[in-house]
Amino acid sequence: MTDNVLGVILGGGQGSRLAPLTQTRSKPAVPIGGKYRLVDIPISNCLNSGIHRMFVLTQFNSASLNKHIKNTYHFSHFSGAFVDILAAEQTPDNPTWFQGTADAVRQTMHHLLNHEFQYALILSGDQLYQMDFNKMVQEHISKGAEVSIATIPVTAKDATDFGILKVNEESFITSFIEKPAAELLVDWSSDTGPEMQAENRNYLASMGIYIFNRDLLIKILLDNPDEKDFGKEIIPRAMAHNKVLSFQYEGYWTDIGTIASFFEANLGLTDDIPKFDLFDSHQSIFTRPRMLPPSKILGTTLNKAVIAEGCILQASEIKHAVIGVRSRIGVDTVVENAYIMGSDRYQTLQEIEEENEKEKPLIGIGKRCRIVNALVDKNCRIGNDVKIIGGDHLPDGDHQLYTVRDGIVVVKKGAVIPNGTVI
Ligand code: ADQ
Ligand code: ADP
Repeated sequence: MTDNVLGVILGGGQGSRLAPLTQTRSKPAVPIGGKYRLVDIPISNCLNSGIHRMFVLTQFNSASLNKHIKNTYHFSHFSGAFVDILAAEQTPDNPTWFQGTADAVRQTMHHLLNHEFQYALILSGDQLYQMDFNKMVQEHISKGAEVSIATIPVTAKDATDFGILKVNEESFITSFIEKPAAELLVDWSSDTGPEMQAENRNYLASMGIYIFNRDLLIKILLDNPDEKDFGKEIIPRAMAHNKVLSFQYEGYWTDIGTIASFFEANLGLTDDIPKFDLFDSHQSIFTRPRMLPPSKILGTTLNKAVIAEGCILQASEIKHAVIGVRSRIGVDTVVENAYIMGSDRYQTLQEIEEENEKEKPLIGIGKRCRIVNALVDKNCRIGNDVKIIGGDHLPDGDHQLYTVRDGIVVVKKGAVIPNGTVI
């Protein structure tokens, strides 16, 4: 069934909502869960659904994203499977970057059309979920839809952040509004079923996951060159002229496009039974095999901690935290409510000795530190006796070495935080 489907992953615009994590890398390359990258989520969902051909559309093509894709997604020469990155490129016809989601697909259309497919599955690159797309494709075909949108019931509080729609008895969409103002919501509630209603989830939201019939996708994008976005323009247009189906999904799904939601989704992995299940062997999340040594832990009390491979931990306590690959944390340090992304390499013993002599902080987190409510990007050097305590008392703002968003201190990639610093 999914042989005819081409996956198109929208890898992100400027990624400003995730800054400073996107300061030096494209959004799909942002590390998540201690060892994965954001792009691994939609790619794994496709692979687990039998969709083996996909493009990742991204605004800029970082070396790190290329390396990750090239080193992770290897397929047999005979399978026809591929994961290719298409970065915004200047051509004589297109002097500009992607102007929006639909524009990104339009500008890369000539690459997509080199492949045979009947259905394009268009996915967002910044969502956390494990979904079998087979059922959605099946319904799309059996109900004779031209476009299908995956939808999820949400509360009134969340509804203003999404495209909200209404359906008829056969689940075809009869009206759609992109991110309605709160005062407009009264007209937009739906019968979402007793379970969802019990949770006050009375509004059907678009998940930004679309199936388009190939011919319609080509026609609608090429006939309307000024329409840049799916949510704002193309979906309302399709709804007015074509058969657009709602595929209601009720599993775990969350948008991770902001620092706060990204942080919460990462820390959610430490729950007793996380909503996003990395241990589900039928819906595995794939990533680059790194051949790292097992993590080594000396005298640390661990509670609700997710620890990736290759770490050397001497901290006194790590609580409610995700610790990424190759993290090194010194003695008497406490890490709580934090996501430490880890680092790209180990320092040699000789390097460590030389840097200790110069009193330069080593890669990792030093001794006697307290890191609370913080997100530490890769390759940071946090000295000894550093206190980074995020919380509502800190106003949002951008600083040279860190940014504060919603009370979360985000230490920028490669930042050197001197001994004794207090944030
Ligand atoms: P948003 O998520 O606000 O709403 P948008 O910002 O357009 O929509 O992003 C959709 C996806 O495309 C994201 O993964 C984003 O990173 C990516 N993207 C954005 N601009 C891009 C560009 N220029 N090039 C490549 N990729 C780009 C959409 C729908 C709503 C729906 C929500 C669900 O418009 O109707 O409810 O998704 O999250
Ligand atoms: P990011 O996670 O921020 O996107 P990159 O993917 O660009 O980072 O960097 C990760 C890769 O870069 C790692 O595989 C690592 O091998 C390599 N790397 C980065 N910095 C160094 C360094 N100083 N020495 C050796 N390798 C490095």
